[in-house]
Amino acid sequence: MNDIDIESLKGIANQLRIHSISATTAAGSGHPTSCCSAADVVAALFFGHMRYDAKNPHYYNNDRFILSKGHAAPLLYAAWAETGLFPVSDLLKLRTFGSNLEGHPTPRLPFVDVATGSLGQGLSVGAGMALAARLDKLDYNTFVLLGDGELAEGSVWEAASFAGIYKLNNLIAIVDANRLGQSQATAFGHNVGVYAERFEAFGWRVEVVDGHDIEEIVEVLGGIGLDDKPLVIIAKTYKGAGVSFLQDKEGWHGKPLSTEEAAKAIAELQPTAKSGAGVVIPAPNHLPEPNNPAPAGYPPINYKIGDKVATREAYGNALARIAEVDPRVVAMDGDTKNSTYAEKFFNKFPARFIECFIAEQNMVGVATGCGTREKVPFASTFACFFTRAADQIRVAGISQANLKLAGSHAGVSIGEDGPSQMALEDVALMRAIAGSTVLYPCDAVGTEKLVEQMAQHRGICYLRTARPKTPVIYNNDEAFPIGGAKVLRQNAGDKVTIIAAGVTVYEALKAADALKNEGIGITVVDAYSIKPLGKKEILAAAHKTHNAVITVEDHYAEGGLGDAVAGDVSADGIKVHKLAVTSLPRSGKPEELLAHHGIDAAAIVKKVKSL
Ligand SMILES: Cc1ncc(C[n+]2csc(CCOP(=O)(O)OP(=O)(O)O)c2C)c(N)n1
Ligand SMILES: [Mg+2]
Repeated sequence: MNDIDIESLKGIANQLRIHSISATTAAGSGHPTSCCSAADVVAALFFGHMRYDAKNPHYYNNDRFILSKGHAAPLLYAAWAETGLFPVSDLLKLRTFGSNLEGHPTPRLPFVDVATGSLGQGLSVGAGMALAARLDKLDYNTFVLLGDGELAEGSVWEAASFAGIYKLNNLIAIVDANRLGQSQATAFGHNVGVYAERFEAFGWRVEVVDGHDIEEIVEVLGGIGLDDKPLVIIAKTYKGAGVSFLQDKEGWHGKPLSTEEAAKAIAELQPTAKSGAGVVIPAPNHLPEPNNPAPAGYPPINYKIGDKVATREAYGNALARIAEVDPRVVAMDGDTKNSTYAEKFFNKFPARFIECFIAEQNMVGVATGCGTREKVPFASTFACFFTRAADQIRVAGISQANLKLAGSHAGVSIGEDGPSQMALEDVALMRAIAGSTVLYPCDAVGTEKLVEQMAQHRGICYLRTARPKTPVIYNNDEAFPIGGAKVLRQNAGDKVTIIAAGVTVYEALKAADALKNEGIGITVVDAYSIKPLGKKEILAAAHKTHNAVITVEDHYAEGGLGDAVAGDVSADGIKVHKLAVTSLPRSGKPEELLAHHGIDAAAIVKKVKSL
């Protein structure tokens, strides 16, 4: 315990309650009762236990705190204001446009590492941070505060399992077991033994405490790291605690108090409230700062034109190659590393590889957490399985996370495995993510160069790779800037521009050869960068073919390459004709499926002639 007495901590908890009530009443919205239940826990953590430089929330060895129950944001803001980071008067700007004190926490605030508010995601991120601490030989602890209703989310248990497997004894989950959710009581109410048994089964050390008894809370916090298990503190609490007319009452979730009610509540809390100003928060240990420089360049690649290499294999080659000179790179996979070829990285850098098993939501959260610690995390699985983590990826967008996703086995070209293994929606999903970059190389050289780009680009990048082997068509020194496109065939008098990506690039090239024999010229563009699109190159090519464009993609027609091209160039007078997968696929040979779905060379030839 820090150098502070229990009575002072109790007073600070009430001060945090007062701030939470005042701020939500001023805002006219928010979740004051969800703040009140957790106020003692937060006071105990921020003023009685955690070690951090309150003037510098980003300090590399600060203890980390994630408010997974993000709707209790006013409580988090109040705690930081009481440390002196910003004036407590700012708390009354809660939820107003222009204030960074948003309804739910976002990293616009220096003390927020990741956005929360979509319940069930904080523990995975915390696990990623806890792992990063180990990699960096730092001794900060990562605390994650969850609601009891939140524990119904499956992703929480993916994270619990993961933390147990990796024995993350620097990760501490605190459950605010206040018995209530939003619309009714939680399934298990105050029967907290249910949660205790579940966490225990996943390999956690469990402490059940009275969540309003600060002495008890700080005592169990003192036991962190005593064994090799992650610790969960199940804090039995009351929603609205501290205010008699709110405490343990249903119907108060997400409701601010009226001005009169707030005055009444504050009158009850004020006599025992105490400011946190002047409390000395212990500094973290001064350990060597992790040295994670971005390299100036990467070792060269060495493919031969015509070599047959699947882009998924080139991804593995690239990771293993760039990681040699880029200490920031870590990789994770969901038990598919022999298919995604992340195995190549694992074989070379086992200590920097994190097997996440078949739990994609957690994997994305772990990667996001690593990214907040200056790692460059590359997470891979079959492209279709990333859609399971759609919400984690969406929230990573809000977090402005530095996250690299590599989805293999895209499209019908996987063939025999059938539709459940084919990603045909992934480009649509990834394009829609805030600030995302979407890349889709067709050969090994492009893949290698784009993996380099991903490592150097800060933000969410998605790389789409394919199962079949495809010939190398680019020279080793070809550059692949994000936002570019390559014109592969172009002659004066070309009738139409074909815009392809990935496996369909080869179909377009075959179509160009076939049509050439009939005296019809077509331009072929490799749109390896789908977002941002190589608009300049595409427009220039299209203008030369009388603004006629055909897009061809191994993806559903909705939201893929065709829509990306149409969205970007139709205002410039370009007519876009889409070839895409429009019916439910089935098992078959890749070439049979490309033909059946009208995205092979023959289909392109037919379309060109019809125009
Ligand atoms: C994934 C998700 N589903 C639903 C919601 C809407 N929601 C916000 S708070 C809440 C209840 C949360 O209950 P609990 O975790 O017990 O938190 P408490 O407010 O009781 O501390 C719900 C359903 C959400 N934010 N995220
Ligand atoms: Mg609750």
